[in-house]
Amino acid sequence: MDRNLLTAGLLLLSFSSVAQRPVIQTNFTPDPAPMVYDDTFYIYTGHDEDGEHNEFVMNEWRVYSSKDMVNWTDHGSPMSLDTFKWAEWGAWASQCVERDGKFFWYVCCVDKATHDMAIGVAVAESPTGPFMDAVGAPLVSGPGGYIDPTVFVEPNGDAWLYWGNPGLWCCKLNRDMVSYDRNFVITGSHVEKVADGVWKFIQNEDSFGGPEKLAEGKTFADYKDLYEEGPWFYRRNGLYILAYAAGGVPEHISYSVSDKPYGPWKYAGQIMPLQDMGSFTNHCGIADFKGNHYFIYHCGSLPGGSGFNRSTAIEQFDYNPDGTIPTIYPTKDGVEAVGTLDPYSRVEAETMAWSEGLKTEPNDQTGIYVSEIHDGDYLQVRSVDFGDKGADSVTVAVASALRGGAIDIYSGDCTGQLIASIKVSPTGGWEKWTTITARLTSSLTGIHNLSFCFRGKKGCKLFNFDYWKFNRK
Ligand code: FUB
Repeated sequence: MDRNLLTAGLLLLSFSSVAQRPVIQTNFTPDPAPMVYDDTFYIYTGHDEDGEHNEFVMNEWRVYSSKDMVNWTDHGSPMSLDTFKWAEWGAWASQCVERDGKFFWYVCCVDKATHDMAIGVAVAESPTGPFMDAVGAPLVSGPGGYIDPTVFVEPNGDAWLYWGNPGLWCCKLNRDMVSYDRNFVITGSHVEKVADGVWKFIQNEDSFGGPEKLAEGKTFADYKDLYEEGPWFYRRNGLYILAYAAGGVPEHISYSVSDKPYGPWKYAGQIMPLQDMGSFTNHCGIADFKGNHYFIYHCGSLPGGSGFNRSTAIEQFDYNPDGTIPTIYPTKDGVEAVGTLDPYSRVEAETMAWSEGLKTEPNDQTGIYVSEIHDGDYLQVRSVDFGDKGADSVTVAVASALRGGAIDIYSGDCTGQLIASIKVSPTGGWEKWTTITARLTSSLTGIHNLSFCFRGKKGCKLFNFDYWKFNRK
C-alpha cells in the first residue's frame, strides 16, 4: 500500500480511537492560558489540589507543552505562592507572555497586606522557568475583584493588561512589562478612572451583553451575557477581541470586540454556550499554532472532577469568513495531531496523550517523572513515527524501592499488538534510577499510537518511570 495512504489511515485510526478531554489527567489544571513560542505550544495552568473541596484550593501554577497538540509534556510547577513573598493564598488564574526573549507570567493571588486579590508578575529566561517575582509586591492592587490577568503585546510594542471580576479594568504596561504607565489616559464615556493609569470599563448590553450587576428584579436571563471574569485579550486582523466568562455562574464564554485596544467594546456573541461539564466556572484562552486555531478552556470532566477540581481541554476551530468566532462545543476526542513523536529520541515518560491512575513528581536530578504506578495503570502516546525500518529494542529508565513489576508496550490500547514486555526489578530506591533495554517481540514501522501498560502485584506501588526510547534496527 502507498505509504502516505497508510500513514493517513493510521492517523485517522489514532484520531478516532483516543478520547482526549481533558488533555491532562495526572493533575487538575484549571484556568489554562496558552502561549506559542518557537515551535512549541505551552499551556500555563493553575492547580486544583486533589480531594473533595467546597472552595478553590490552589497553591501553585503549572506548565505543559506540546509540539503536536496531542502529546503533552508536564514541566511541573515552576511557580507557586512561595514565589511571591506578599502572597497569602489563592493561586488563581494567570497568563504568561514572551517579550524580548523573557517570559512574564502574570498571576493573581491574595495580598497579605490587604487580604484582597491583587495582580503580580514573575519573570524567567525560559518558558518553563525558574520564575522569580519581578516586582517584590503586587503590580496592581485595588478595591476587590482584581483577578484573572490577561496580557497582549502588540506588534508595535504596546502592551496591555486587562483583568477583573465582575468589573473589568485595564492599564498600559511599560516596555519593561513589570510596571505600567501611570500617565496613560483613556478618554470616552465607556471608562472611568480608578487610579492613575488604571481604567475601569462601563458594562452595558451594548459593550458586554449587560450591566456589571443585575438590576433590581432582573435575572441573568434578562440579559444577553453579563461579563463575569476570566478575560482573554488579543488582536486578530486589526480587530481587538476580548473573550470572557459570562453568566454569572454557571459560566459560559462570550466575547466583545473593539477597533482600539482600550475600547469602547461591542458585544459580539457567545463562543462556548453553557455546557454540562461538571464545572460552574469556565476560563478560556485562544491561540494559533501550525496554521490552526485553538480554543482552550476548562471542564470538570476528569474522574474526580468538579467545580473545584477542573481540567484543561482544547478544541480546534475556524473563524467564520467575516472574522467572527463560531460557536464552539466541547468534544470528547479533542484535537488532531499536527506532528509526530520521534521514538528514537529520549521521550520523557511525563509526555502523554492520555493516562489512567498516574501522577507526576519532581526530582532535582531527573526533573519530572511518572509516579503512583499500580497494576492496571497505563499511559498512551499518539502518532509515534517509527519510520520505514522500525526498531529492534526499547530502553526505559525506572526506579523502584520495593517490588518492581513490568511494562508491556502495545500498539494501540492495552489489548493491542504487544511490542515489548519489560521486567522491572527493584533498584533500591524510588528515585534510584536504572535503564533497562528489552528486545521487541514484534517490530513496528510507520505511525502508531502506543500504550505503556503497567503490571505487578495488585494494590502495590510498583515503580517510577522517567523516560523511554526505542533503538533503531
Ligand atoms: O480558579 C479560580 C478562579 O475561578 C479563576 O480566577 C476564575 O477565572 C475562575 O476560573
